Amino acid sequence: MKKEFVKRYEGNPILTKANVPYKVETVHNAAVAKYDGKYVMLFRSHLDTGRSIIGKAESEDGFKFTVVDKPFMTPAKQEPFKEYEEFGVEDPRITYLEGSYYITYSAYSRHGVRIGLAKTKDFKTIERIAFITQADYRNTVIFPEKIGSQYVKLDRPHSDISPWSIWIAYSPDLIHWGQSKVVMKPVQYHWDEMKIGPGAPPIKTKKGWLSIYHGVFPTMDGSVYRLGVALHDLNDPAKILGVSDRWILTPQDQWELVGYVHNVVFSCAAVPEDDGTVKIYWGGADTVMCAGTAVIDELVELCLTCSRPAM
Ligand code: BMA
Repeated sequence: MKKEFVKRYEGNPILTKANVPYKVETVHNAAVAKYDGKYVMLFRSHLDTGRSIIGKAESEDGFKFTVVDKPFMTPAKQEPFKEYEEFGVEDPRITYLEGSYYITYSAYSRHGVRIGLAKTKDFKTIERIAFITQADYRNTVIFPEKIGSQYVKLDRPHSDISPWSIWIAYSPDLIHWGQSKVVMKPVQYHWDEMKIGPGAPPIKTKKGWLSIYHGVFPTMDGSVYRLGVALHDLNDPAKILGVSDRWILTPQDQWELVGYVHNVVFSCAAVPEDDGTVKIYWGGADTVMCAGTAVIDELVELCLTCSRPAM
């Protein structure tokens, strides 16, 4: 069986705070999409207040990015968003849907963390639409097309009795969500036994929706964040066809092992290419951005042939 499923880009890390023309402490957990023949990255940065903002970078090849001179998204100054973004905006994801780029992001405030939905057509202006969860929710990804006449999202609510699991919900308009259901949970004595959450927006394949998620394992030296893959049924994405028993990426390079938070690889983006590969982007140690490539069919087969229970 293959040893490495993700081939790290030799120029990692692809973006660090040294590349940002304004003062930030970190560059991590970025969304990436193809727009107008280029790659656009929306990346999270901690400020020296400990709160986060979102910057923008552009690239011709998906690996060498140039940061634009001003932040793309900072906490809202107007209600109803202001109250819930007081402590920062984090971990964006982008889904291209019906001619617009929809951005889900974590909004932090004294009321907890919840998910905001915003949209852009040109990555110049951005329109906030609504909060689409209450607290305590993080890591929402929207599927790139309607399934059976409804929009679909995966997200990660948290409660003491059912910690950090992946749930699905449906919507007629991207604003009102319901029919929610738990679809995947951390599994004991497994690399993701403490927490799981959606990573990149799901990718459509012939055999199902491929979801790259993060999983967390507790150790005496703190938690380790890794990436794994799951396959959802094409027509009924609440049905999990397989979850890989093996992780696909673990902290290994120095900038993944050491940084703002050590032992972290955390993804918010995967861009499928026409040649059957996918570019996967991840934050290393909550400090820098990294990239790598994988073969989509290999990840799908891994879900189907080397599977652990979904919950
Ligand atoms: C998670 C989130 C991520 C972060 C990760 C590792 O809970 O806060 O934004 O990358 O922890 O610190």
